[in-house]
Amino acid sequence: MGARLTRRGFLLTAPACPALTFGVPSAPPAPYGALPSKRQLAWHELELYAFLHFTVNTFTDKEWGYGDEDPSVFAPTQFDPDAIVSALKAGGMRQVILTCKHHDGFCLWPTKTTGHHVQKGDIVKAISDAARRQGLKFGIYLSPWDRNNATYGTPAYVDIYRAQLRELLTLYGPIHEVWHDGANGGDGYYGGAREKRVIDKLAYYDWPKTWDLVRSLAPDAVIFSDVGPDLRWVGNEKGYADDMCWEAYDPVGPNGGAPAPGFTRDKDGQVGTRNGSHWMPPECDVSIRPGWFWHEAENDKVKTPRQLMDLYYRSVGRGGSLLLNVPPDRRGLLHENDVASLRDFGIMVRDTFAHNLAANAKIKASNTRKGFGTENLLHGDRYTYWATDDGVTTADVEFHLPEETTFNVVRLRENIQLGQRVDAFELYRFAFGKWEMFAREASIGACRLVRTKNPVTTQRVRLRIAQAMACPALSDFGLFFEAS
Ligand code: FUL
Repeated sequence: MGARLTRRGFLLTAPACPALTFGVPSAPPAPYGALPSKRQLAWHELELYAFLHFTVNTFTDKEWGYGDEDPSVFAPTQFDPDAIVSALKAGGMRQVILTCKHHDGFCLWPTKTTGHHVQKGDIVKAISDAARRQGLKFGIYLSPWDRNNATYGTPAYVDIYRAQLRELLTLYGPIHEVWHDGANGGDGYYGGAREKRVIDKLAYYDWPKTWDLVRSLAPDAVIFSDVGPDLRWVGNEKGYADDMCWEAYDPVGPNGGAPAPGFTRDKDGQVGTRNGSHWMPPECDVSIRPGWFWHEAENDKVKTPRQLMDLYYRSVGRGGSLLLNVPPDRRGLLHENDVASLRDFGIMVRDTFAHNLAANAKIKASNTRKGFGTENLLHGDRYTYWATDDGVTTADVEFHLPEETTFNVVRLRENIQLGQRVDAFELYRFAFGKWEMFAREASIGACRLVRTKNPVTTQRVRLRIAQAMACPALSDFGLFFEAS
């Protein structure tokens, strides 16, 4: 992969870099630390996608169904998968993950593994078809905890869980994400037993075997759980990562790796692990409403476009993704308030990032690796990049804009195919005859958005790479103005 991209980088940079006419470009920098897989790279490019929480709870006004619900209570009156997906698309969502089965055990598709499923039609098929029709990827949430199933807690249930996965991964086209929820065990209906069942969270499910099954049936799917293997839970359900957030992680739990001393997993999910052993970026999940499911009483508690935008900066803008839940109501539609908020949020994101105000800047760097010129910073391609020579881990890059410009968002990306390399950076504007720092941050990774408190006006901007583990390899620099 490296060779192809290097070649591409070379071809793109050649006309603008006279050194190349005479000299041979340097070899690309050696990758540093944990690296993303191909499927993780594709996932990083999604950035923003949706959750649909939909089950019997929608009709019983609960968050966690007990498992004794009559399947006939699930009866949407105007279910319109295309209307749902187009509202999500208007909000900028590039994938949709459906709760095919939540903790109550009710399956949204006519599974052969239990009678506890939709009485009419197939919600999984309808949503996955609509998603594909409208160009969104599709992912599945399948709760391991099943409060309906009589066999929950015995080995037989684990086979049922895998059989359900098999159905979902073979009957509904390519699946791009598989979501294994972390809430596990407790009281439930369990086929009428109505008791508490406690399982050993780490051993009971034998996750490595289940993940092998997912890999074999859905090779492009990233797998989410509290601890990977592909994505980590960010440690809160509020939709944000820490300001300093690393893509790598030292996992604890079922996919190996002993818990590091003093690890509090939640906090570590938000921060990640600098120089961690696995590339395991954070997925920041949050609901557009207080609950995950639709409740009449929450129709006026829908997050505003402004609130969603702030979460976008704090998730996508910190190297993770924003997984935004928008729950269908009893009609089988998204509520008007949710649709309006999504639409305006989508407009905000699109308008803000429509034009890179640095696009026509002249760029000067204190050091440039031969063949990896600064013009790559403005191509908008994540994998062509500016780099410094080996051993040069601090550098200044100056952007001279055609005219005095006002912006309040700065975007940076590392070429993450080479790992996460930068540890600290600073941003300066030139004003009143001197350089003035307006931001100092740590991590970059797949995407770093710096939203300044006040608009910055200047004709010259300086990016200082203040610290890095290896020579920096940056693929993007953008200046934007968010009109709020
Ligand atoms: C949690 C679940 O218990 C919630 O109901 C919801 O599905 C959320 C995304 O994950 O663990």
